[in-house]
Amino acid sequence: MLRRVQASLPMAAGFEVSREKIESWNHEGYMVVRRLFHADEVAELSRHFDAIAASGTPIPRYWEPDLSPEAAGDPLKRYPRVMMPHRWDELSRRWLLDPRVHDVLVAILGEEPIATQSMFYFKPPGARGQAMHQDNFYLQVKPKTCVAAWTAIDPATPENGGLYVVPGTHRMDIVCPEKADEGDSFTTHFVRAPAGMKAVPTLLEPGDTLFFNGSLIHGSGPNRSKTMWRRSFICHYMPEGATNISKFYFPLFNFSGAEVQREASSGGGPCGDQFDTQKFTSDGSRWH
Ligand SMILES: O=C(O)CCC(=O)C(=O)O
Repeated sequence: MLRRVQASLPMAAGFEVSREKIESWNHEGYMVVRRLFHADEVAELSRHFDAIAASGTPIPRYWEPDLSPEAAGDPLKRYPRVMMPHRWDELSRRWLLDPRVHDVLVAILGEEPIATQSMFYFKPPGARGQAMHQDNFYLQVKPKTCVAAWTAIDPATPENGGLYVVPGTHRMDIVCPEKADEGDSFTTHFVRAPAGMKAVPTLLEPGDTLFFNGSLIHGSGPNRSKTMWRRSFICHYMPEGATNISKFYFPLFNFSGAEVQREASSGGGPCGDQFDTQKFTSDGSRWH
């Protein structure tokens, strides 16, 4: 558990991002940094969340597994994603504010980042995926958009429910989602790729981090493997110059670990002002 707010963390690591990677970021809306996290760091995080999962002890609002026999048919009931662990777990907070992540974000944003969200996905064999969507529909970062840093804890492939992205869709506006197929997706929203644009799989090894733009259409299918889990640690950031974000992401932190203030975004975005922001997901949580 987090005992105190760390006021001054080492912000930068001197980590360099190649020109090719920045070009790919600008052109495709995403890029992969291989082995950003070392094998021993990945092993530590993986042991840490496995212990949380094995305990089965709920963390109210953030991790509420269903241990009843009726939950047996849906692996995500026993192993739901862990929401916002950086708010109560020091190791997660260190990963969220990692100096290497900071350096990559500065290279792609051209300004300081602010940390908004962390999540840990267990995605066991048989778990449903998360239908294609755009993150900034939920975060409502304005002006500009948010950025995700998605780190593989296990190898992530199409077979075990790895992430798909639609290159180039970072240039799109945020659109109002359609209804997802809940047989394949544990979330209820689906954003269709524009005609002629296709989803491509990302193939990640443990410790690889996929960075992607908040407008990029992305998502994952079910884990169809019989044995392979697809765990991942996922964080979201906003540029320092953005003035607004949905209030569900407060408190926000800079990379020194200090809390920073921004205005709350309001309205339903592309779905109109009547859109109910309390009903973002099928599991009732307000986060995407
Ligand atoms: O990891 C996944 O399956 C989906 C995660 C995702 O789309 C997100 O965090 O925005």
